[in-house]
Amino acid sequence: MIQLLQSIYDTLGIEQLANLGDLLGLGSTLFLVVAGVAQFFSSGASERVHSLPDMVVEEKPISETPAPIEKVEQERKVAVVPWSERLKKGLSRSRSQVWGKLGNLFQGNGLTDEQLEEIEELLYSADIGPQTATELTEALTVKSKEADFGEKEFKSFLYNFLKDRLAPIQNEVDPDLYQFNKSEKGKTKVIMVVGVNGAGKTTTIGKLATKLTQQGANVVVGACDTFRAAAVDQLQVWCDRAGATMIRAKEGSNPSGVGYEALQSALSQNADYCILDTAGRLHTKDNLMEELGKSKNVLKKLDSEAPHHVLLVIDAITGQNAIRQAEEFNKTLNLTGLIFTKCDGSSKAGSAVSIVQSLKVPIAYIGVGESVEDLNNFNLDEYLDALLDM
Ligand SMILES: Nc1nc2c(ncn2[C@@H]2O[C@H](COP(=O)(O)OP(=O)(O)O)[C@@H](O)[C@H]2O)c(=O)[nH]1
Ligand SMILES: [Mg+2]
Repeated sequence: MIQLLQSIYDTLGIEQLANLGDLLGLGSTLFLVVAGVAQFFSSGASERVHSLPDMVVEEKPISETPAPIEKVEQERKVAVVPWSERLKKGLSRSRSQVWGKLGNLFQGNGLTDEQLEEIEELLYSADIGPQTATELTEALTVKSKEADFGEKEFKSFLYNFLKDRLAPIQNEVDPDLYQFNKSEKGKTKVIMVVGVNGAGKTTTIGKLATKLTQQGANVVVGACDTFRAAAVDQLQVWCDRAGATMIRAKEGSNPSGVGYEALQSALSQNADYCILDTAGRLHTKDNLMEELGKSKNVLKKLDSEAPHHVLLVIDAITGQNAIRQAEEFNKTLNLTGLIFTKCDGSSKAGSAVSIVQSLKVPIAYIGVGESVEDLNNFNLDEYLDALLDM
C-alpha cells in the first residue's frame, strides 16, 4: 500500500494528489493526509528515523545551522545578479530603517530639538558607536544651518564623514586576499579564519575557496572545528564543489594538530592557499582564545610567517556588541582583517564603522547572503554608495 502511494506521489506530486482526492469524492484533506504519509516515505524520512538513535543531536540556534547547499546550488543556476545590486539589496534594511530616514530630516533651515533627538536615536540604533554618533550629530547641527543644506548635501556630507574615518584603515587590506597572484604560484599563503559559532566562518571559507580556485589557485582547507561533525561535512561539500583539498581531523585530533597537518599537506603540494576553519566554542573547559593562540603558533614551526592572515568573521546582526568580542580575538591573535557577514539580515550594517575604527583592522570581505556571489571584497566606496543610496 505504502509502495503504491509512494509511486503515485513520486509521479503526481502533492497538489495533484489532492485534486485526485476531490475528483474521487474522497475530499482533499483526507487525501492530503494520505499523500503526506506517502511523501514521508518517498523522501526517505523512514531511513532518517531509523538512523536517529546513532546521531548526536546538537541543540543550536537557527543561525548556526549549516547553509542549505542544495538551495544555494539552485540559486547559482538562476540568472547572475551583479554585485552592486546584491550589495544594495543586502543593505536595504540598514538604508530603510536608518540612513534613508535621516536624509528626510534635512530641508535646509536648521534642525529643531526634536529632529536632533530623532537623529541621535537613529544613529544609536544604527550602532555606529557613541563617539561617532556624537561627533556626527554635532557636525550636522552646524551644517544644517547652511541655507542650501538639503538631502543631497546631507548624503555627500555623510559620505565624506564616514569615508575620512574608514579609508586610512581600509587601504591596508592585502590584495592577495582577493586576487590570486600567479607570479607567486606555490608560495603557500595561510589564512586562519576565526569567530564565534554561527558567525559564518565555514560557509565563508567555502565561498572564499570557490573564488580562489576559480582564479586558478590550488587551495587546501583545514577543518579545525573538530567538535561539530556536521560542520565538517558541510565544509567537505563546499571543498568538493570548489575543487579544494580538505584535511579532516583524525579521530581524537586536537584543533591545532589539524591546522598543522593541513599546512604540512599544503606545503608538500605547493598549494597557493591554506585556509583554516576554526572552532567558535569549545566543548572542553579549555579557553577558546588560548586554544586558538596555540593553533596559530604551531603553524610557525612549518613556516615562520604563517599565518599570513588572521580574519575574524563578524555577524552584522551582533552590531556594537561585536566590538568587545573582536577586541578579545585581536588581543590574542593580532587580526589582519575582518569579514562582515549577514548584512542582509540586519539594519546594523553601519556598525562596520565603529568596529573598524575601534580595532583599526580593515574589513576584507562583506557578505550579503548565502550564495558564493553574495560574498565579495569590501570596497569602501561601493559600501557607502549602497548604504546611503548615493
Ligand atoms: N543571510 C546570510 N546568511 C549567512 C551569511 N553568511 C553565512 N550565513 C549563514 O549563517 C549560518 C551559519 O554559518 P556557518 O558558516 O556555519 O557559521 P560558523 O559557525 O561560524 O562556521 C549558515 O546558515 C550560513 O548560510 C550571509 O552573509 N547572509
Ligand atoms: Mg563552522
